[in-house]
Amino acid sequence: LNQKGCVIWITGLSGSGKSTLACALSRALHARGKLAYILDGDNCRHGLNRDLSFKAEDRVENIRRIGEVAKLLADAGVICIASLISPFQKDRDACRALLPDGDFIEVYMDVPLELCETRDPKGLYKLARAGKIKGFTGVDDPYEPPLNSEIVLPQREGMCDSPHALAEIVLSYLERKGY
Ligand code: GGZ
Repeated sequence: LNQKGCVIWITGLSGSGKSTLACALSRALHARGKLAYILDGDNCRHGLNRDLSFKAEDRVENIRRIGEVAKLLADAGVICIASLISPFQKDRDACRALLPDGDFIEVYMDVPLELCETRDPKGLYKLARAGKIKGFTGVDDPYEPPLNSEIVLPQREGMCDSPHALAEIVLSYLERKGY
């Protein structure tokens, strides 16, 4: 395998475009002959993490497990793309600490709650506002914006880049860093 592994950790609110970016990035990497693999929070909750809820201690465990698996994949030489809300700075930093310096690349989807809520692709914000989902991130559960992301991808109303354009930003960072 002619590549160096790393973890691209995509954090942000529900509806901020994490999974969409992960897919676009994974395709672009495959097109360049790189081995990439997505660990998506929502997907892992159907298997690896199906015993976990959305209460704080279970989110901590969700982040920890995905961080550990991401590290294993990176050790194996894979470009691992982890996309999960990962609302807590402390837990993101613990995942960062599992990897050698530079191999953990945090990407912050900097999208205002109002914009995520306008998109509401699965109608979850609507349910949360109606009190039908309790403890929804951004509504009645916290999200700590990252302080030390390698890449910040801001999106504002009327000012959103395509997933392809966002993936290009991450790709050029990876190229610059020799991945
Ligand atoms: C946040 C929730 C919740 C609550 C269900 N809070 O946008 P989605 O739908 O497709 O992705 C979200 C996903 C969040 O799972 P993560 O594993 O990424 O979260 S964390 O890192 O905080 O553990 C959302 C859906 O699950 N979802 N209930 N209460 N998001």
